Amino acid sequence: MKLRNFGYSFLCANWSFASSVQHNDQDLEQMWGQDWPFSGIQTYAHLPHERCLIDKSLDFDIGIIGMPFDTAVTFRPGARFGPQAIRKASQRQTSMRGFNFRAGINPYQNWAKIMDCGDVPVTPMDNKLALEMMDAAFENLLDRNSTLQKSEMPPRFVTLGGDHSVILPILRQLYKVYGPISVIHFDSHLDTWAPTKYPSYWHSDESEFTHGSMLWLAKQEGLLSEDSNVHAGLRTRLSGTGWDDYEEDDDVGFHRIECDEILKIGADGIAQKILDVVAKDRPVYISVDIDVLDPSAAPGTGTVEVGGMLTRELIHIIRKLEDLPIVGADVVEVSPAYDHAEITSLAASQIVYELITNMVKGGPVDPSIMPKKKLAGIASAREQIFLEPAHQTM
Ligand SMILES: [Mn+2]
Repeated sequence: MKLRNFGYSFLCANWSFASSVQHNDQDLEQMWGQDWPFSGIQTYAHLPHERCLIDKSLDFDIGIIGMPFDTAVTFRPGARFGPQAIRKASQRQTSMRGFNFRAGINPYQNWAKIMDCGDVPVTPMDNKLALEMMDAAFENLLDRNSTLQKSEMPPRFVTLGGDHSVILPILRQLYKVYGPISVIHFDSHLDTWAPTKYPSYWHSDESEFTHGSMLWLAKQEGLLSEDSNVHAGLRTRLSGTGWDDYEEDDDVGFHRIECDEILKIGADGIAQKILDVVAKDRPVYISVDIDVLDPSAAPGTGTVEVGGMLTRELIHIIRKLEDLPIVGADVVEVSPAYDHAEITSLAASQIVYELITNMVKGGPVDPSIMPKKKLAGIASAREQIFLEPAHQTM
C-alpha cells in the first residue's frame, strides 16, 4: 500500500481501514520508518547506526565516528561529551529534509551510503593506551571497502571529537592508505607547538601528546604534505616575545591565515587563499576545531579565543572547498559543559553536515591521489560508482 493511499483513506475518515489492512514490510517502513526530529534514538542526523568497529563486513561510503577522548587538553576538559552533544544537536537533520541549498544536493539522498558508526570507546585512564586504541580503531575502520567501489578504496570518515589530539592517530592511519596528507586546519590556535613549549620539566613520552602538539608530532612522523597545509582562523597569543611560534610553524609546513584577514578579504578571500595553497591532486584532510568560531558562536569549547569567525563565514568557506579530494574530516573540541542553549553543538552539527556534503558532492576519492604502489587494480574505481549504482562488496 502506498503512503498516498493511506493518506486518502484517512481523509475519507475511514478510521477502521488502517488497522484492518494486512501490511507487508514495505508498508511498515512507510508507516514507521520516518522519525520526527524529536523521536528516535539519537544517531547523527537520524542516520542508520551500526557499531562499525565490531563488524568489518558493513559496507558504506561515509561513516560518522565519535572519538570521545579529552585527556590531552591543556585547559578545560569535557570534549569527551562532544560526540553525544553533536548527535543531539543534529536531530533536526533528516534525510527527508536534508537538501543543502548552498550546495544544490541532499547528501543523505545521493550516491553515498552514510552511516553513524558509533564511538571508539577510548580509555580516559591512560593516554598511551588511548593512543594505541585510537590507532587500532582507525586502522580497523579504514581496513574495508566502501560500498560503491570494488576496490581498495576505503570509506571516508567524519570524526566527532574529542579533543584535537585525536587527529594524530587519524592522520597516521590515513597516511598508510593515502601517503602524506594536506591538512586544512580551522583553528584559533597553531597546534604545531613542540612539547617543549609547554611546562616540561616533568616529562614522559606520553606527556608530549597533547591537543596543542599533535600537528608537530605528525610532522615528526612524516604524515603531512611538505608545503600544502594551511591554518585558517588563527588568533592565538604566541610564546615569548616574538615570532618563534610562527617560525616553528613554518618548519612544520603550514601556511597561516589569521582570523583578522576576514575583515580585509572576506570569507571568499579566505577560501581562495586556502585553495591557492592546497594541492588539488593530493589527499586533503579538513580539521575543524570549533574554537575557530568566535565564543559568541561557540562558547562550549576548551580554549576559547575572542575575535573569531561567525558560523556563517565558516560554512561559506567550507562550501568553497568542495572540489578538493577530501579523504577525511573532523569537528573537534566541542565541550558541552561550557555550552549554552546548544549554540556550539548546533554549529558543530551543521559543520559536520557541510563536510559530508563536500564528500558527497565531490564524488568518490579519485584513486590517482593514492601512492603509486596502491594504485594497481583500482584505477577504474572512481568510474564504477556512476556505472554500477548497486552491487555487493566483500
Ligand atoms: Mn585545536
